[in-house]
Formats: sequence, structure tokens, C-alpha cells
Amino acid sequence: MIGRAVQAKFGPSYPAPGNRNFMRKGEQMLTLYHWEPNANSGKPILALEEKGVAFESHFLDLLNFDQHAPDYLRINPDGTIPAMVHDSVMMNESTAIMEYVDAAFDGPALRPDDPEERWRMRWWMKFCDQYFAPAASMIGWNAFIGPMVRKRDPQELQRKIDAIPMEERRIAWSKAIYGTFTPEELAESDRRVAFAAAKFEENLERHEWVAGGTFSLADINAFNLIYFMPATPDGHVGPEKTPRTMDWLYRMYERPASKRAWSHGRMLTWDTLSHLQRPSS
Ligand SMILES: N[C@@H](CCC(=O)N[C@@H](CS)C(=O)NCC(=O)O)C(=O)O
Repeated sequence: MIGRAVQAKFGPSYPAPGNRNFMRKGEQMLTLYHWEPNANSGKPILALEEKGVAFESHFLDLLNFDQHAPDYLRINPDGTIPAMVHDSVMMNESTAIMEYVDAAFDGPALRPDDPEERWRMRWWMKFCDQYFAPAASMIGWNAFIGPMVRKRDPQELQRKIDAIPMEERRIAWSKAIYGTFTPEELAESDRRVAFAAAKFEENLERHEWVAGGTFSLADINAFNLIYFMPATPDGHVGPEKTPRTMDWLYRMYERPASKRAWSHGRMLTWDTLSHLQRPSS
């Protein structure tokens, strides 16, 4: 059973539900539905931990298709992770959730006041979300997610695919499970990831953090996309090729909020990510 927030209404235009018995007086429920603290799930987890905001963590196993179970579809009909429910309002889209978290809660500001830095923060978040992440995701689905899932009973898998609400997701899952991404699709994604990693390194040659002199949501966004890359065979991010990015990854890993964020993981935890530990000199 998915949690008390199953009573949430969907989207800001819906009226708040009349029955709020599941909340204590004066308290606003904050529940985050997430997978491992990585990629889109890692973004709101780390933003909440950086702000120091307490939340109810609800782990969904993406490899078990928990995100397409009827209970969760009643919360997020798109069947994607993450989703956050605050005071009965359901929010999806990880970058928009992070902006909400920064605006709605006390704690250190995660969006720079300086207009140029704020522009750079938004520029990088858009680049990550629209260009870098889809390419990295195709490679990850082909290399990791598909092989992890395809060992299961074929009929059960087909039933799982049929239950996916969005057509583009049914196509992506089928390609990952049956290994049918074309060589051209994979080569183009690899080219994009290489281009994005080089551009990211160039930016860090000029700025301490992604947006400039201030740590921001853009660091959180990019970190959750990049932090696993030095451990993959692609070779686009690593000590020789991208030393600035590696130094930034070490700095990000050392932040106390990162350690707390990984406490919400099952496979990916702080102590399993040895490639993010700064080598002792
Ligand atoms: N644009 C959305 C994308 C969400 C998304 O694609 N999440 C992935 C996990 S990182 C997911 O739910 N995959 C499972 C599926 O599509 O079944 C966001 O930023 O939240």
C-alpha cells in the first residue's frame, strides 16, 4: 500500500481534499516518492537535504515497475519517478520540484540572487534536462536497466510493459528489455554525452560551481546526472580527461547533505561510491 498521501489530488488547479485526518494539526505532510538517489530521483532528495527539510521518504523500486502500480498511478498518473506531495498537492518533474523546494522552505538559498548566475543556473538545468540526460539515460537503460530486468519471465514482462501509461515509456522499456536500441541511436547518444561532458568541464575551468561562485540547484541537477559516469566504461568523465569535473565531484561528495541523501538509497549508498572519494595525496 502506497502511503497516506494516496489521498492527494493531482495538480495545483484541483481543490484541496476535504478529509485531512491523515495530517496532524498545523502540520503539512511532505512525502517524496523516489527510486535510488540518482538521476531524477536524486535531484529533489538532495535539494531537500541541502535545505534541511524533513520529509517522508517513500522508496519505489523502478526495476520492479512499482511506478506503474495502481496505487502510485493514483498519485502520479504519468507513472514516473520522482513525485512529491506537499499539503495534498502532487508535483512531478524533478527540476520544477527542486525550484519549489527552494522557494517553499527555509534553509540555505539554492538559487543565486545575481541575475547572471541565475541565468547560468537555468541554462545548465535546461541543457541537462533536454540534451544531456536523455542521451545518458538511453545508454544507462541499454547497458544496465535492460539487462537487469530481461531475465524475468517473458510473459510477466510483457504484462508489465502493457501496464505502462505513457506510450513513449512503453517504447523505451521495450527497447531496453529486448535490446533493440539501434546502433545509430546509441552512437548519437554517446556523441551527445561526450559533447556535454566536455562542455561541463570547460564551464568548471571558469567557475567554481556550475552557475558561478555560488552553489546552486544546477550543481544538484548535474551531479545526479554525472556522478556515476567515472565508474562506467565510456571514459567521458575521469581524472585524466576531466580533472575539474572530478574535483567538483569530490567537493559534491564531501558535502554533508550528499551523505544524508544517499541514506535514502538501497543499491547506491555513500560508502559504495568509492570512485567519488578524493584520492589521498
Ligand atoms: N522529466 C521527468 C522524468 C522522470 C523520469 O523519467 N524518471 C525515470 C527515473 S529517473 C522514470 O520514472 N523511469 C521509469 C519509467 O519510465 O517507467 C523528471 O524530471 O522528473
